[in-house]
Amino acid sequence: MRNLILILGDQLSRDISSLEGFDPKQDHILMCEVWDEATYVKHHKKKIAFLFSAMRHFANELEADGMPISYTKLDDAENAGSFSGEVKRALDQFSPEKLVVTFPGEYRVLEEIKSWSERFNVDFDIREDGRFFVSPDWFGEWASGRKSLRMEYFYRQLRQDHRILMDGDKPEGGKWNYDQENRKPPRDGMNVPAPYRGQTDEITQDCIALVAERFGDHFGDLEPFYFAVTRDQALYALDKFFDERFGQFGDYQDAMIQGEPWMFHSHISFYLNCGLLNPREVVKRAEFAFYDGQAPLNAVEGFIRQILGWREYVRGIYWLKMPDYAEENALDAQRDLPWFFWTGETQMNCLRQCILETKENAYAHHIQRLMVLGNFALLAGLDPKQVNEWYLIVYADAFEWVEMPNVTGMILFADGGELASKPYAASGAYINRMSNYCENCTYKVTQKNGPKACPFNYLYWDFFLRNKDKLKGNPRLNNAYGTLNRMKDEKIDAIRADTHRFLESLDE
Ligand code: FAD
Ligand code: DLZ
Ligand code: SF4
Repeated sequence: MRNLILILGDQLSRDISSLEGFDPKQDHILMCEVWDEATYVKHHKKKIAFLFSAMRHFANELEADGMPISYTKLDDAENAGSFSGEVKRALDQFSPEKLVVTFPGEYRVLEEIKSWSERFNVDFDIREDGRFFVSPDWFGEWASGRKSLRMEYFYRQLRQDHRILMDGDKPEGGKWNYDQENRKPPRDGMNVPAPYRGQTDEITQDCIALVAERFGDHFGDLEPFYFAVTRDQALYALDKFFDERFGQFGDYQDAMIQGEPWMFHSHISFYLNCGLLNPREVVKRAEFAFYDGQAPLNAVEGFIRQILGWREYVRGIYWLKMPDYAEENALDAQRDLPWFFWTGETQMNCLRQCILETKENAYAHHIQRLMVLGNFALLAGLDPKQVNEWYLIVYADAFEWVEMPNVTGMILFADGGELASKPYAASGAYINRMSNYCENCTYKVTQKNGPKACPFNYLYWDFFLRNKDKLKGNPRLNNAYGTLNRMKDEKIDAIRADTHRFLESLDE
């Protein structure tokens, strides 16, 4: 045999680079469900069922197209339980000239792959993942010599290089970024369209039963299960987004409504990240919608910025900074993750809603992850390792390359400001403006101190007090530190006392 091609669970694309030049007469594909990958963190049950079902469907499609493939199911008697074990088994069986794999999504997996040439005495070819607009090497070159690595400049460069939403040399509409127009609060009685709800077939039902049996102690609800698990289904879900939600995506990108977990977002991150959808086709579709008059520029630019900008940028940061990035803790945050992150049992209604929706759907939209859950993790000083693990577990779209920069850099400022120019810290007023959560909360969002006050209000100031030495030199925080400098001692004492009481109660 010529090539043994290993396809990982987040590489479910027909145009994956490892399949380039595939010859059914000489090559063979390996895919495997392995215990180590499902448990190195205890992934949400729905995430495991989704990935296994998508993997099985993909393998069936390859096989139906006459591509020779070995697929190991989790419960197969000979399953060795790890990528290394399964690769060794296949190497022994097929004795290929070479092992071929596309660059993986996690540093830990890359290290494991690199160890094989020596351990198993095999030549291997790790191919670039062409599904991204830029490679880690390209990003490294872009980053080298720059004083700051802001996403905005990276994004502008990609818009120009790939000629996306450009009018000659100028950005379409004259501005690069329409974020200011993407911050409308929710309206009363808003009509949010129903999200995509796929039917489960026999393959998915088998995966659900397997997960129920083998991963019963993992976080999250397994059913109802409604994710797309094939490319055709994912394309249908994408159509549904463009037809029903896209027009309002921009306006309400930051809005949150109790009982509406999906809002006007696209819900395609799981499909993009595991390979059922390709980011280039999604960006092209969005651009087409603008030129065809189907969606306004603030929606189109905002959506493209998330995929062409943020998604590519966080991947670049991850590969540039790993493995040190996993150890970052610039603000020396040490507090354990409160237990309610697993149960939703807290009096803080915003957190309760976001956690319970995460438990049900393995999904929360960006502003819930950033400004409710992330804001709390930042202000309460939660340990970055525990927060990273939580985010990696609970979301069906979570792979380390995208999860870690969002957590370490974006929400926790644990990289000291390499990704974000200032911490995304906010008091209760922000959550009250952008959601209706406060209407149903035990705490009073307008109250600043005392047992009934919204905890975000005093945690916010305590965060700046606590981290004064590290943050006061940041020009973007001049207003916050100016206000603190003018604050009366009694007010500061009250903030500290409330914070102390509240944080102590978390440990109980
Ligand atoms: P939409 O709002 O419709 O956006 C469209 C697409 O843009 C997304 O599908 C996604 O591919 C991309 N995108 C948007 N924001 C980001 C971002 N900040 N980074 C990278 N891509 C982005 N996204 C993940 O895919 N996996 C994660 O593990 C993940 N963890 C996150 C953790 C935190 C703390 C935060 C603040 C954000 C995280 N994100 C993650 C980014 C973002 O929240 C999700 O991509 C988004 O909520 C997915 O929902 P959607 O498909 O409806 O996105
Ligand atoms: C997340 C995950 C899970 C739960 N299970 C598997 C699996 O059984 N087989 C597999 O190939 N991949 C799985 N993954 C994804 C990997 O943990 C890892 O994120 C990717 O291999 C990185 O490219
Ligand atoms: Fe959240 Fe505070 Fe509003 Fe309660 S009052 S929902 S804790 S922001």
